Amino acid sequence: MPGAVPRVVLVGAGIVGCALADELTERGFTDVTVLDRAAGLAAGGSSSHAPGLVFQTNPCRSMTQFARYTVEKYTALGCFDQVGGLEIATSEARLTDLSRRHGWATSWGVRSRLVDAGEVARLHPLLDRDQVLGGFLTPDDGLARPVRAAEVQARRAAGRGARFEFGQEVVAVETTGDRVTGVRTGTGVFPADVVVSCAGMWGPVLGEMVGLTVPLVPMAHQYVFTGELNADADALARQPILRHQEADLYFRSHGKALGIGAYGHRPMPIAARDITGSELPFTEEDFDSSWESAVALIPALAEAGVDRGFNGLFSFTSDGMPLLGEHPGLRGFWVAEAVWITHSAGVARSVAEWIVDGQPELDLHASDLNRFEQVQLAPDYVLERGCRNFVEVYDLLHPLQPMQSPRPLRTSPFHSRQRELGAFFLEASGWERPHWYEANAALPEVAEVPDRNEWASRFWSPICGAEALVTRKRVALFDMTPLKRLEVGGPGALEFLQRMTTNNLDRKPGAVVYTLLLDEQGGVRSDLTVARLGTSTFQVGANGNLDLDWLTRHAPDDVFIRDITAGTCCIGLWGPLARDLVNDIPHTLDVRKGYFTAQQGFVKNVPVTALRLSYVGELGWELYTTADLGPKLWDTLWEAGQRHGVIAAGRGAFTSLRLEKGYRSWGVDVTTEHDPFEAGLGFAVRQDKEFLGKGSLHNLTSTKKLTCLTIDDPYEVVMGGEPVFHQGEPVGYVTSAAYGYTTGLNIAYAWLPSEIDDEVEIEYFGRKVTARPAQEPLFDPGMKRLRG
Ligand code: THG
Repeated sequence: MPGAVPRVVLVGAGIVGCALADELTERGFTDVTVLDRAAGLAAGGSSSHAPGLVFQTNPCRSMTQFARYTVEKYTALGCFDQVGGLEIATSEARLTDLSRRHGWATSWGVRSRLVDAGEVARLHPLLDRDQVLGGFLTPDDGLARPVRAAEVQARRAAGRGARFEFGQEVVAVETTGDRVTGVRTGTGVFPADVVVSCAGMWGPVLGEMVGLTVPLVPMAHQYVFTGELNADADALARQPILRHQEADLYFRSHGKALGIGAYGHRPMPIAARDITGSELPFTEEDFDSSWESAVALIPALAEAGVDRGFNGLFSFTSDGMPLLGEHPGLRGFWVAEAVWITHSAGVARSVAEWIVDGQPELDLHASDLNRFEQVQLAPDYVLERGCRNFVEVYDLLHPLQPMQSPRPLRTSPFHSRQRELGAFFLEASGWERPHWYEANAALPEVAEVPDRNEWASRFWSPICGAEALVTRKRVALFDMTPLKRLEVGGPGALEFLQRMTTNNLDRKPGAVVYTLLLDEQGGVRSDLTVARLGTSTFQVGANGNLDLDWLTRHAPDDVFIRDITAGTCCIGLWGPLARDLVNDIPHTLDVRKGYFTAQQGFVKNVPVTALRLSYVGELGWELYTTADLGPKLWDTLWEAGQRHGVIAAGRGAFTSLRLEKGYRSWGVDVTTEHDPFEAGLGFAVRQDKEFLGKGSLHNLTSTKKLTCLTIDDPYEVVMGGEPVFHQGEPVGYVTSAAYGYTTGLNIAYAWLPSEIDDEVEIEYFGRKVTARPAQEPLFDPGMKRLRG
């Protein structure tokens, strides 16, 4: 890059562009130009009409951290009214759910408390208190003033040298090779080393200029200003912002009137290129039932009536998360879109860190632009899931609850066999994944499975437990097809993988190695299995598209990386009888070849790659073949397995077995916010070689640890995200949890201060559940099963 400071162009002077200009210039990137086609700041897009309600609490930790910083920053800048936030319940189910939200707030560091109906009425005297069962109060939530926040941040940025140019519509993006060099507007070219699209709901249009799918859908959402109430404006201004989720409504005050936002109406998507302004005309008929609910809750509204309303456009994505990151194929072209006011400052801080330091401090994997599978970029998918997210925005959602459509999308070659066995499917990355099989309902082991609380028993069956027990007793087929698989090859493949990962891969062909991807700061980007199939051919078992993206970005010209997931399939054949089962089939494998080895051969008619490893901690192999031969492989194993009592086992059993074995799930238990040692993965780091991120491992000062807990009460199975208390103080949160059927232990992994070695309490729906740290792994610490 020429010059000391990179030239940055931000496209869009809404809240994100302004916040990002501020954060970048604060970090010394002072050569910043912000372009907008409108005549002023926050003038044409969603920021211009956003009502500015900031409820910080979110099931997602990073989203809550974004919001916490927004509150902190906008308060300091004088554009935030910290009136508090109040969510109310008018049904028992919602009341129960509020205690779950209170748990998230506690886990993620947001002050909150549950309040009774009386206190709700005191906080919000306009409510019909007879309807209210209770509430969830977050005193630090409140109202951002979006246009003012944009102005204040723009002024700070301008004070450090940033330029704002209005009336500048970007018509093209200039590139040389795989680098961005600037943007072209009606008046000429603005040269740039870094371009960030902060175009909000126009993001897809800008994306098209650089061949990038920006998977968001602009949707209209209704907002009305009521007539004036017979109330004191000062008193109204002090009332907390209000959510009435059961009626898909939120409320704030505007002087003596109220503003009401509604999500209860039909989804109203619009194509980005058809948008001319962000406020569409009000469609009164869509508001009728929302208005009825609003009047029912706040009777005084009947007299005040509706003064005016509009259908305001803003961005929705297929999973409700923002789109942040760099174009996979065009260096220097970044996106920061689908961002609500709530998260604006936090997102801008993280993206600025990412651009300036190469790595954001927070874990952004759930917001990463490159997280999607190809199939999830189809316009129809983005539209349908975006609409579903609009409909479900306030719904009470179970963490395992899948969206019903579009499904099924990706089915493994075993799908029809699984359906015959009565598979109950959930979806992940577009894949249909069996969670258990009704065909196993008659297993006597079902009777051994303990009962669990109502919440944990949703999307679950005691059959999951029986499948786990049978896996450890006999043998089971697990469909591992959705596991992301990459082929890495070419003359430089070994050197490349050695440089990218922490363990030593320079082993003979036939070796498999468990290894980590670290970022420059030593945070764990992923954990991989790397099988050396030939001198320069490797099969990499990965965690998702971000691994493909990360490796591809770093690969030199003499290395190729191919995603072979869809063209292949995989059966995890695991259990003490796995070897006997294979020996009952004509095959060419060396079934005595040791743990963590790879070999290629035939199982009867099917060519396979067999990896001797197991995420469930049992003897056996991951057997890979091409998709065309999947059904043949399944049938071959199934038939031979009959005399060994083989079963098909699903994800419910899988998760339980992996937690008994202590195997981490990247993205849930471990992220870039953690170093390998505190995550319990130090065994995969070799100090005697060089690798990306190694330099940062020397000056680690860790105070926390991924801790294995067992919960005393087997009935209280938790789900993840719950806060953990030590001596009455919140000290951490649960990541993964499952009942261990074969150990009889109720397991929860949690991030806790490293010194904790005695009893803790997990708060679960307002109950305190006792748990204690345990030696891990809980199952087979001597590795007798796997090495057998
Ligand atoms: N199979 C394959 N690849 C994968 C996974 C998999 N890649 C992504 C993800 N899952 C990686 N996670 C793990 C976690 C643990 C193990 C394997 C993959 C594992 N660990 C041994 C242990 O800790 O005892 C490693 C022992 C060793 O290093 O020798 O087996 O499921 N193909």
